[in-house]
Amino acid sequence: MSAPLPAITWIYCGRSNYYFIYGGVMKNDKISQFYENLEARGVSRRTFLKYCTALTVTMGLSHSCVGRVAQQIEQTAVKQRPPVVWLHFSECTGCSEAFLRAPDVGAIILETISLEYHETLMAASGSHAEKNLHDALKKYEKKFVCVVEGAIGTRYNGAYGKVADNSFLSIAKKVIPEAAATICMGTCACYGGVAAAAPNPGGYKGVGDALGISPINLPGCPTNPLNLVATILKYLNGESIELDDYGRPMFAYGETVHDNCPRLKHYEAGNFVSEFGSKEAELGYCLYEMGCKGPETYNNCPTAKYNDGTSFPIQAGHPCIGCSEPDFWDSMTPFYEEL
Ligand code: FSX
Ligand code: SF4
Ligand code: F3S
Repeated sequence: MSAPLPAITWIYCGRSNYYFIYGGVMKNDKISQFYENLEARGVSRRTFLKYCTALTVTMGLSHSCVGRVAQQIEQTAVKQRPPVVWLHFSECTGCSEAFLRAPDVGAIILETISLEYHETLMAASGSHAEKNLHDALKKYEKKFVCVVEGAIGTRYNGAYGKVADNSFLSIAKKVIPEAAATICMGTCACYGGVAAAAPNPGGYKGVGDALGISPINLPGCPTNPLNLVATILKYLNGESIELDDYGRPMFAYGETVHDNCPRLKHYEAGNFVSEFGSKEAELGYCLYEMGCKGPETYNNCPTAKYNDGTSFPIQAGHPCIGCSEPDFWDSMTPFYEEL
């Protein structure tokens, strides 16, 4: 039997604790309960295995590892539940939104972590919310994973962004050094994102630059939830995560969008869209002339896709705007002009 499981504060979404089962073996009542909840939310075992297949590919493993990944998720859900403190700084909360799309299997799996503090989702507010954070830091010192969404204002002593009269900068300086690991979710937390776009009067920066540390960066506006789940699984299993020069895991950001684009054959054949709504657009031709930044953007969108593998910008007919690259609001604009 697993140890007693702490409560998760996702009450805002009408959710409570969930546990997971795989392989038809009831490990304990909690697993059974989780499996029933999974079914109740319309997630069949087939859907779950489909998700595990996508996750396996995202992690850079072969298809023969799907069963192993499924078992890892089970172990994570039942035994290795690390407390997570999830901070929000300057951003649009799109990254949280991206993994809350129901019935997203990834979101359900993430519910199995012990989410101690999440400003968007927790039921507590005001001084109670502050107490939750204070208590979590005390209880899980050096043991929790800190997930950060949003950029940190650094000018004027951080005056451009505050929660409960504490600047984002002071909160980050207080919380992040106490974490066992820090994961930046979204281009804002990684590199500053939209808040850091020129002229950036608040001196907004990503967490790494603002604090002089090297977190794991999972950029994207928003981050693909598959990349977050894959990173957490690798971290919990003690696997080394190879990072590129921008702190991005190579398993997810090692190739460009262009490398794996479904329109690549049209690029190579010289078939381009030159106007939205045109016959060429209807035929799915390459979006390079419409400003596509896929050739200079490192992300796994064409294989991972969003909304449980439904689609991604280029599949939907829009050029890539380079949302996982540092400073993309400045370096990738104008978005609709050719590279
Ligand atoms: Fe930024 Fe994420 Fe874009 Fe929004 O947290 S990466 S603005 S999708 O929400 O930070
Ligand atoms: Fe490359 Fe963009 Fe064309 Fe895809 S649509 S082939 S990413 S230029
Ligand atoms: Fe972003 Fe381009 Fe992917 S815009 S979501 S990196 S296709």
